[in-house]
Amino acid sequence: MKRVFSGIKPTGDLHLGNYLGALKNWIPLQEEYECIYSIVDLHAMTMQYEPKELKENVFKIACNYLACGLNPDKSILMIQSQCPKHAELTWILNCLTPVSWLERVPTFKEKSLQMADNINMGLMDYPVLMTADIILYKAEFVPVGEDQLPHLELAREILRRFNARFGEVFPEIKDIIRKGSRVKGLDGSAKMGKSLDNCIYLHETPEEIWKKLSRAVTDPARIKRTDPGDPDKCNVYSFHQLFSDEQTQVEIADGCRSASIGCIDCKKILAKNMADELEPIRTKYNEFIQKPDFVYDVLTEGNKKANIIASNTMMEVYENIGINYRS
Ligand code: AQP
Repeated sequence: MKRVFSGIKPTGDLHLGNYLGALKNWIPLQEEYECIYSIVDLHAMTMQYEPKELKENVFKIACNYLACGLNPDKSILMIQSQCPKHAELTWILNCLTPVSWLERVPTFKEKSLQMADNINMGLMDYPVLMTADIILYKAEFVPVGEDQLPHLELAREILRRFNARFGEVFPEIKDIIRKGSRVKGLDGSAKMGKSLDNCIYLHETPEEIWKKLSRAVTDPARIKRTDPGDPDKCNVYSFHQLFSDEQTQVEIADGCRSASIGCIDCKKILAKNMADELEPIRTKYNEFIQKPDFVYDVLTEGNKKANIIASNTMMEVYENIGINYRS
């Protein structure tokens, strides 16, 4: 079975971007591939964080993974830091990666502006750690949102450099990008992200979803209720394409173009469809939150399995790079 690897940083609650760009796409892959889904806590350390919060966030993300339908009988659910070979392989890859490659990564440039007082080495090294995360398991497929594509491109370059220098240890990696892989925030411009106040979170109640959606930006040209709108320029319509059935999408698009439906009514329909899809996740999430022993057992088991695969890969790496001193 070919392998899939992906992960989410435990930097806060999960939002619709994480759900539509990543988690929702991970579920069906469990039927076809051996999937490793990680909570990438080492990546979270590239930003300022509180140790207690990091630990809580890891637990909450694990609950979200399970609530969304990741199945520990089919997939490996693990915590990145609990397999130290991620960090070890990162060092080896660091010694192969030119600094100039990392300096031109778009997210490094963006984050450097956002956190000008904390441009740390880890922030710059993020794509190298991400490369190690994937190739440590010889994963061939990586389901991610579009924002991660530059990182994956770099990962390919790094692994090719390793293979060219030390022998063909790692397979090529391919992204798996599905519908909804670039979710904009409620402001209708920036990417939905935890660090911006533009998210709907997975655990929000129907009332909270409505409160946020009612203020979401629509087609900016539609000022009065009687103005016809353009669904293709409306971020709320792009959510309809992800949460509403095809007939509703057609009705909403026609109604918007002819101004026979107003933005408020359009949002009300969306709010209901969104809440209906998220409700079972919220319910299960609240159940898993009450069962920390079960959740930590799942992670411990996943960590064990991940360490076995990672150790096998690293034996090959040690051999090829010349540090296998064992007899
Ligand atoms: N807006 C998004 N649209 C589509 N996919 C997204 N992902 C994140 N945001 C969107 C996908 O979620 C997975 C985990 O990404 P992450 O851990 O980097 O999450 P984040 O919310 O982007 O994290 P940050 O860095 O804490 O928030 P911001 O960006 O606000 O600084 C990935 O597969 C990603 O593609």
